[in-house]
Amino acid sequence: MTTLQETKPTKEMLNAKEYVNNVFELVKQRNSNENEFHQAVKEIFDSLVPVFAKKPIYMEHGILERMVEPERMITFRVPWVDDNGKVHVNRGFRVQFNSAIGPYKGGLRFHPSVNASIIKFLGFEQIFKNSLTGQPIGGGKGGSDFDPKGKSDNEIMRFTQSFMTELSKHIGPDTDVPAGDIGVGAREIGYMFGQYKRLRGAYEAGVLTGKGVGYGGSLGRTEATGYGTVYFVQEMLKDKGDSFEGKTVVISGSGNVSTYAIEKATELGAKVVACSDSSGYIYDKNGINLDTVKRLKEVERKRISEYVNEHTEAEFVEGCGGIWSIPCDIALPCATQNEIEIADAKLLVANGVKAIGEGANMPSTLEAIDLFLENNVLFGPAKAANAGGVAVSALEMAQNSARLNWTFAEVDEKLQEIMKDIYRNSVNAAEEYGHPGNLVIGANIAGFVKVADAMITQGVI
Ligand code: NDP
Ligand code: 2IT
Repeated sequence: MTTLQETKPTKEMLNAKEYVNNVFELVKQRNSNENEFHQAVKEIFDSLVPVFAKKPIYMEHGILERMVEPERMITFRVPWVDDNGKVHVNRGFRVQFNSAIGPYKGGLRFHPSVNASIIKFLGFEQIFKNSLTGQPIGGGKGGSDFDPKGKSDNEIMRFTQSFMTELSKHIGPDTDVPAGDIGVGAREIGYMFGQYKRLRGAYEAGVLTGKGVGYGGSLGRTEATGYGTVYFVQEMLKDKGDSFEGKTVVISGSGNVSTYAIEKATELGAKVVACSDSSGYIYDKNGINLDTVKRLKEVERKRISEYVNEHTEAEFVEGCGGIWSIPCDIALPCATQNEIEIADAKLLVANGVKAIGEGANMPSTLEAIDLFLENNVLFGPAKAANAGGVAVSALEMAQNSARLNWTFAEVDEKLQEIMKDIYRNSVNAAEEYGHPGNLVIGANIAGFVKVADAMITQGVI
């Protein structure tokens, strides 16, 4: 990243850079054509140069070589039968990346774009994100190239049951605990939990998180990622004597993360004027009516374009990328990876954006991130800003182990504390390693150190 060029190249720095570059070359060779994985690795590696320069012990222990190699990568066949009796075969994945500080933990994504590269980028990032939460959880991720769009409830059930039939052999409350991600929400988690319970013949509540509150789920988990992203941005703004009050906000996506980011930003006095799905975006200058979005998306499972039928003053524009051309004070990308490219970032900056909070995983390209940092836009990177979801998943695991339930207020209060801690730890790490204000570097370092230290303590494993 360009920000590193500001650092004086001492001998230690050059050694560290050489180490990082060598391991990165190895990653590219061994994982050819996995561009998303390369991108996620590159961002972390560049951030860690000052750490290796200061503490060469990490290099001596081959930490990066070990960290980039998943402990285990499982790929499996998922056969299922559609409503017309036709057989389909999808591919299932679970990457168990790192268990140094706790059982593998991370979501499952059902989307046609899912492949090994996407699962590995998500699993790799999850290691550092989970470490940042301060909770005892390792990094994992999984999913399938199954497309839930247009499928009936019964098809979704048959697919998820088949998926779980294989996945169940590899997970458990103390080994690996999946949850939701794109295309996997309360409905899918319910079907998967039912199938897991049936296969195990035991009620192991802590094997999945994001469960319904009636059968072991935590109050506040549904809201946690979106709320957490807004809490994180609130901390960034507070440090500058600012707040959400009166701000114009653009939030991409209209799924789980987006919906609850819209809810919390609005509650804090902002006006959210746009959201999107993969077919396009809606712009409502009066502020998005969230009740309509929730009904369309959570209940009726319709397209966001239907919003304008009920709110005639709003407009729908085809193509989701155009959302970043809307002038705003705060932008929260909450849909998918690489949704903010350099051209989008330039538009946002030209239109005077003050803060970005990444609700999605890796939504900004490396070039876009550099542009935001160069222009002093407050930038909350995904691993830090969207960690609220997995943090509350860990709180769900804690409640399951203790066989009790906390109130919504208790969970929300803990979430706010966790987001404040992540912010503070990222700020402090950035400062300690010579990049004050750079939360990309700060979050990556703060997440890394805890995992690396645990790995060294546990020997060469
Ligand atoms: P959902 O499936 O609930 O919603 C995803 C939203 O993003 C939908 O509006 C979807 O539109 C849109 N979207 C998905 N893929 C694309 C694409 N390729 N191009 C354009 N739009 C797309 O998922 P979540 O809200 O759970 O996840 C959103 C992001 O947040 C992801 O990056 C996920 O990894 C991340 N995240 C999720 C967490 C969670 O707890 N759920 C926690 C931390 C991060 P459409 O319906 O048309 O596909
Ligand atoms: O990317 C993420 O952090 C998630 N999809 C949530 C993972 C979890 O285990 O709650």
